[in-house]
Amino acid sequence: MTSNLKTLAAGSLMLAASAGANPLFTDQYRTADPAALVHDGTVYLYTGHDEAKDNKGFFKMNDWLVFSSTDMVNWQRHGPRLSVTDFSWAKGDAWASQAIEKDGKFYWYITARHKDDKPGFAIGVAVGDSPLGPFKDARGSALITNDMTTDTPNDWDDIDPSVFIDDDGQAYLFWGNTKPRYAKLKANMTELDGPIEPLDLPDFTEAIWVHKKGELYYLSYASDFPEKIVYATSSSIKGPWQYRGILNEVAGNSPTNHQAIIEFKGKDYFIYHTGAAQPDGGEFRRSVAIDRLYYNPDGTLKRVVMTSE
Ligand code: FUB
Repeated sequence: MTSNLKTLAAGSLMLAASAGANPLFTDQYRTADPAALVHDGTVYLYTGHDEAKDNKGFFKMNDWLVFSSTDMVNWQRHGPRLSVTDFSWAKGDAWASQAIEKDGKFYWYITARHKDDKPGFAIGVAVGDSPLGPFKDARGSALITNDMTTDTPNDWDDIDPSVFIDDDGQAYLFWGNTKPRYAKLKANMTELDGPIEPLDLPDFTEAIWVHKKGELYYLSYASDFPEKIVYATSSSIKGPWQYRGILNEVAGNSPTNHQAIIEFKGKDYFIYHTGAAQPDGGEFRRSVAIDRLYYNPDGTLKRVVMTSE
């Protein structure tokens, strides 16, 4: 992490925590693309950072933020903990990410636009000794590049990593825009272990999140555009995945939607972003919100009721 970021992070840690009505943060940050990690009785929320001045142009995203809470109501702001400039191979666009713990280390998988030697979006991974870092590029090169998976002219193929560790300790990386894919990760969490496999998911756009509840695996994703979050289930992390329908409708005036699903202290949560929750919010000025998630007795999910609308 750069020294500038360290200073910012330390400064923002001093800010008072606030109550957790939707959207979560209405002060200094526009937040998007949430991912959450439960560790040692605390939820760590990793988000993108929308810095666009209005909703007319495109995303302006340069770094990733971290927040934490022990009660899902009061959130501590830890500021930017990773930036595109921490990846020597990247040139911009700090898009969706997810962090996970393995053997006492914390791996933060991120999306960024690769420099011109390998044009297109790429996925990288940073590593740290705590959920708050400090984090550094774990490889010095991207883990997934567009030239590894270039089966369409879409240079956004390789975005939105979701990492999952199965009960036997095997880690998997899922990702994709338009073409969903997954691959095994080696025990070091920084290299692929085997081929990249396609996934068969109807109307897939992006934003995969994989989790397990009981014996069932869940793969949720953004579908169509404007995006709804839909989901599929399987009895194996390798599929086949059975499509189960809509979990969350289009969120406010944001055509993108992006979710994280966690269980924390006996309750289930659906974490997402919306453009509607703040007066000048919208497509490129999004805000993270959290609502409860409820499972039916047969393992299917009830549709999320958005209190951010
Ligand atoms: O925030 C930039 C991109 O928009 C993300 O990578 C997608 O999931 C969508 O939210």
